[in-house]
Amino acid sequence: MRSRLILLFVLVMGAVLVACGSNGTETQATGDTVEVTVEVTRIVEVEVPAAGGETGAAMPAGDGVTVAAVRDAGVLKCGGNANLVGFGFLDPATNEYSGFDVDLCKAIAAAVFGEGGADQVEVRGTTGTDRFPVLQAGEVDVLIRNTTWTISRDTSLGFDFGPTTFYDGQGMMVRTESGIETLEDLEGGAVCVQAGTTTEKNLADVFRGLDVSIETLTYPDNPTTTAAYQDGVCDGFTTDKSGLIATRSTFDDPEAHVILDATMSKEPLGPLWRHGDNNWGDIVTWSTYCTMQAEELGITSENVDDMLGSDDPVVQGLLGQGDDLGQALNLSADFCYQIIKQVGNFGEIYDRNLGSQTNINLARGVNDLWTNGGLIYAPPFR
Ligand SMILES: N[C@@H](CCC(=O)N[C@@H](CS)C(=O)NCC(=O)O)C(=O)O
Repeated sequence: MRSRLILLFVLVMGAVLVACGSNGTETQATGDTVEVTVEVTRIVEVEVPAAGGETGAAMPAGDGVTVAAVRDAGVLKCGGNANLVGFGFLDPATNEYSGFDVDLCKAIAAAVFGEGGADQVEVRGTTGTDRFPVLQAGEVDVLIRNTTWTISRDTSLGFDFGPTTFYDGQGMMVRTESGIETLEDLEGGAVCVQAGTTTEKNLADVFRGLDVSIETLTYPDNPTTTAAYQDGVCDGFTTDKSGLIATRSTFDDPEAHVILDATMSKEPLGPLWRHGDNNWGDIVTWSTYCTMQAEELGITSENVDDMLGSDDPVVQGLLGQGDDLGQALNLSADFCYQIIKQVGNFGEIYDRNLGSQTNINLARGVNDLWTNGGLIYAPPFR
């Protein structure tokens, strides 16, 4: 890792209360507690890491710095995916991004900017490899790109993760005609995988554990990985199951490919930002939870205006009509109303991008609300 050391001269001036009778050297006072002013010049060595791969670490962001920068820019810069239909996809015909992850970016922008704010989003397409350096370098304010929450990304890379918005697991796609039914059947075969992902590491671990030998072929992004698999270079294509299902929906003959039952890992996907800006973390976290809580309460983009008249204190609180829950977040009281009105609740976002009306047709499963037996659960808005 490339790094450089810089010297920071920190001037600290302040009034210090010094207890009398202490054996320190700060004061010669002998009577009651006295107030003295001290001036200290300290030299602090700070290691500034270079952004890169899964090894660099971001400079911590200060509290409130990110939202101030977002407001200043008038736009939320969101790291996204250009190549994963349903989650983050750049339509070459319209040059517009759409998807589940993109809508969650819009939800944060609606919370920050208020009326019309959902459109104040600039998505930057990132790959599995460049997404972390791009976030570390401050080129985006938040990364929402089917990214798995892991301890090393959370700690060594210098990020913080918000609520999991999609509980996933790694799968394996094979050609139906191959007759492959289990991971063991891939013995001696080749598997295509995308670089810079958890997928790459899990693949090696799982097959070592099974004592099955495969050849791993690594590609930089989804289009190249998919093309290699479709060209018959690999017997198997592995990534998050959601990614496999979404990608298969774009094939001319989806039926000719099957996703094996085996789930090779846990892949909790959600938003992340630079470590250290607690206010920004709260904004991303509670904007995301707002969509989930709205679904639980049956509040949709269609009925949210009627719900403003509700006498249920829980609904009133969520919509900013009770205690001001936005103030301590640096947001307006109606931040959650704005999200629901402009982008919709979690179920609407899911259905619009991944539901049965789309080619992806991905059942909610564990990504349903906890009240329906799933894992989607927002803490109380109180
Ligand atoms: N969730 C895993 C994998 C994420 C990932 O990059 N998946 C691929 C395969 S679906 C993807 O989104 N590729 C899009 C691209 O970069 O072209 C991670 O965080 O490492």
